[in-house]
Amino acid sequence: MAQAPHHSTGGFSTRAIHYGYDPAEHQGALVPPIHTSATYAFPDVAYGARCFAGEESGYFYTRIANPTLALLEGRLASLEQGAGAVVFGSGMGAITATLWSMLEPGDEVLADLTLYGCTFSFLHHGLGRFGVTVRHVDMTDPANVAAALGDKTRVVYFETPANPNMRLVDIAAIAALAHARGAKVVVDNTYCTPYLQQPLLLGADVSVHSMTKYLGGHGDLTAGAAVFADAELAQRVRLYGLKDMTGAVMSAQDAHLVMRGLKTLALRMDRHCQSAQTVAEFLAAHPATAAVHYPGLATFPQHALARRQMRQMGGMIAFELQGGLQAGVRFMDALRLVTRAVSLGDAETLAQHPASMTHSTYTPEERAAHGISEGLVRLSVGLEDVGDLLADIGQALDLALALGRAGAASAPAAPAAAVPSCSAPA
Ligand code: 4LM
Repeated sequence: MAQAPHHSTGGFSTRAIHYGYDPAEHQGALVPPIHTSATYAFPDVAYGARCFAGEESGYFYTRIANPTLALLEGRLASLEQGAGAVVFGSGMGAITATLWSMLEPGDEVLADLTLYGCTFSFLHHGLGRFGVTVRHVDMTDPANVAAALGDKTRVVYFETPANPNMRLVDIAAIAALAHARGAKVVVDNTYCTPYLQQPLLLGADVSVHSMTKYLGGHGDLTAGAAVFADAELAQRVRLYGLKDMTGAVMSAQDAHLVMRGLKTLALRMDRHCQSAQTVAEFLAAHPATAAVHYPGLATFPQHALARRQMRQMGGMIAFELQGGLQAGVRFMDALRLVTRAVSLGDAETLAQHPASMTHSTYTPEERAAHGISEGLVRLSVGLEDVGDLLADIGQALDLALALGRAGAASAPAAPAAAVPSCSAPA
């Protein structure tokens, strides 16, 4: 019988730090070596042929597998209690390779209303152009999913919390409904990470991540991952979606950085969550805000579901100001410590405007229909001292409020044009 990997038992952080690695097997090196080799030498032709036929388990080309990537994959599978994991060069690489591997022309994807902008674009302009039907339903109510599931539905896809408006989806309820109709469930767990939410334990088949965010945690790499309940599906995604369809391979140097990030994931997430709760309460009490969307607020409509399926409430907040889009732009331009940038999950607190940035892949009509308001501001609460964050956010809110009262007319009226790399092909 195969031996269990080193340190495959123990708590979350113990496995995040030690899983699958024994320094004694690597000249005592505390930090796992970074294997940069693209290719691997065959002792003879017959061995090489067996590798390509899938009859040997050794490494032979890094686009398929690499020891550094394999160590990270083992850790991710352990942290999220999956049967296997595959890592990619970006979150979009993980999402596209996974879905290309699960679908055929004529199949249908049932997706939630609100998705990260490039995921939405991929479903419509990628899969939609290749004979896959994509239908959106409001998955905050499982009854909508029950009514929409059809014979051709192969995949049910959602984010929870959803980017950018923080709507939650009940993973266990949707998984039960989907499985009863023979469909698989893919959950984007980027906002929560395996530390805050465990989709596979709640019945999902695949959990996808942008590791560019919290898992890397320092804004210095792009990477993605998919964790699978079923090892066969993991292998299909590796050999088809990764190797042949997308080639979206992750670099070994970035895998090293993600493993460094994993060592502090639990600590960082605790701090992100604690500070986000403080910031959300501050925003909700400020006269400049019209709505604050954060699962940790008692006023959040799905607060009970959040408490049921998330360990803590996360580091992301979305909010709208009195005065809508123009007030939101004034607020963002007044920030001094908080950085105006897309992405999330970094040590730095980041503010961005979804309608003109991450969700500019939707038309204004689609944003309206999918619950993404034009004035929404998104905050990724970082690891700075929370008092400094409150001071900066407070002064920017006060300014936005004062300028609004004075009737300032200088703010831009409409979001900028779509980001070309995310939008429909010309
Ligand atoms: C952003 N997000 O929102 P890569 N899934 C989710 C995401 O938020 C993202 C991806 C996948 C943002 C990027 C600019 C829920 C990305 C895609 O960027 O391909 O690693 O992940 O600000």
